[in-house]
Amino acid sequence: MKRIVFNDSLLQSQFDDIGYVKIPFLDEAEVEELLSFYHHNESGLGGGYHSSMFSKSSDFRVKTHRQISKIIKDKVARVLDKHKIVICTYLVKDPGNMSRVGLHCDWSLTDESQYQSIILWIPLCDVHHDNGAMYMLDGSHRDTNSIRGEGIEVPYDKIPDEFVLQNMTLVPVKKGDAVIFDLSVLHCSFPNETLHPRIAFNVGLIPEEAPSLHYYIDEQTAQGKYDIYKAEGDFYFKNTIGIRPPQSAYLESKDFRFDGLSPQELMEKYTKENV
Ligand SMILES: O=C(O)CCC(=O)C(=O)O
Repeated sequence: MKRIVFNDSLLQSQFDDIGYVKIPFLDEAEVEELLSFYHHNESGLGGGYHSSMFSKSSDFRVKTHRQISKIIKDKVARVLDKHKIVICTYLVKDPGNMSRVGLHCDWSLTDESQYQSIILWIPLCDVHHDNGAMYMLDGSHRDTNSIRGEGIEVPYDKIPDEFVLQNMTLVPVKKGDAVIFDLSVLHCSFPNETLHPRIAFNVGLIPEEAPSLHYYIDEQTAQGKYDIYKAEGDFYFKNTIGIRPPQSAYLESKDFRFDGLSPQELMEKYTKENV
C-alpha cells in the first residue's frame, strides 16, 4: 500500500477514491501577490497555452519557482503529510482556440511503484468551462500507465471530446482554491473562450523520502527502454525541456512497459452506463 498523502483522513479517502480533491488554499492577498509577480516578470512566452516550465529563461523559471514556493510552503506542510516541492510553474491560457490542453496524465516525478507523484493546481481567477477549468476522469489513476515522462507517449489525446463531455467531471474552481490530484489521473481543459487570460499555477510534489526522478526517451534511448535521470536540486532550472539532460544526472535505463489501459479499454470502462 502507498503511504498517505493528506493529513486529513476525509481528504485522503476522497483522493484514494477519485484521484483528486478540491480545497480552499490561498487568501486574496496571496492571489494578488502571485498575479503581480506574473505581470511584472517577463517569461518570453505568449499566445495559446503556455507554461513557465518552457520559458527559455532559466532565471525566470528559478524566480517563479522560488516565489510560488515561498507563498505556498507553510500551507502545503499543513495539508500534506511530509511532501517536498519539486517544481512550481505558471500555466496560462490566453484567449483563443490555441489554448486547448488535450487529454493527458502528467509526467511521473518519482517511482510510482512505491510513491505517488501529485500536483497542486491553483487558478488566480475563477475558472469554469469557458475559460479553462479542468475535466477529470474520476478514478482513472488506477488505470493509466505509471511510467510517464519526456518523450514518452501518452496515448489518450485522441479520445473524442464527446467522451470527455459525457463521462468526465468538470471541476470549476474559485480563485485561490486548489485542486490536488494524482499525476496519473486523466485530465484536460478546453480553450479559453473569454477575453481575459486565465492565469493559474501548478506545483509538483512527492513524499519527502522519495527520489525525484525524470523519465526520458529520445532517439538515443536504447530500443524498448526508458532512461532515468536524478532530478534533485536545480535539475528543472539548469536543464531545458526538449534537450537530453546531462550524463552527470543519468541513473539507469529500464525496460519500458505500458501498464495502463488502452484508450479503447479506458473508454469502455468509464462510459457512464458501464461504470
Ligand atoms: O492549466 C490547465 O488548463 C491544465 C493543467 C494541466 O494539465 C496540469 O497541471 O497538468
